[in-house]
Amino acid sequence: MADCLFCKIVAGEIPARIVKRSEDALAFRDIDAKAPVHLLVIPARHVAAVRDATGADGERLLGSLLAFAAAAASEQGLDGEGYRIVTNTGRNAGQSVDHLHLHVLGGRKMTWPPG
Ligand code: DGP
Repeated sequence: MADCLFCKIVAGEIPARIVKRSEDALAFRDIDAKAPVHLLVIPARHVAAVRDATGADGERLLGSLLAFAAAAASEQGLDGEGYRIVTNTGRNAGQSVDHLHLHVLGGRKMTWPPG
């Protein structure tokens, strides 16, 4: 999608520290890391947020994206101590980039509830 920051990262038009890639998904380091490991996992095709991943296609996308995030976390060595996967949807949640993304956070103890 034109003017979408994460679509431009998928297309290689904006550089990113990519750690894992498939035909359908990409994992790269968050530019504003909130943990020693902070990845963003995104679908290659533009979907604005979780609430827009509807129907059978959306279900497949969400399932495969979560599995991809788990594999990326594992490759980062996070299985032993654990990690958190978060997705912000809409303004109340603080979503700032309107291309669906999972935050994968690890490498430190997390607190709950989130702010
Ligand atoms: P959210 O606030 O949930 O929409 O998360 C968006 C995240 O995207 C935020 O943690 C910062 C990150 N981010 C914004 N711009 C860039 C960028 O150009 N490159 C990378 N790697 N991350 C970015």
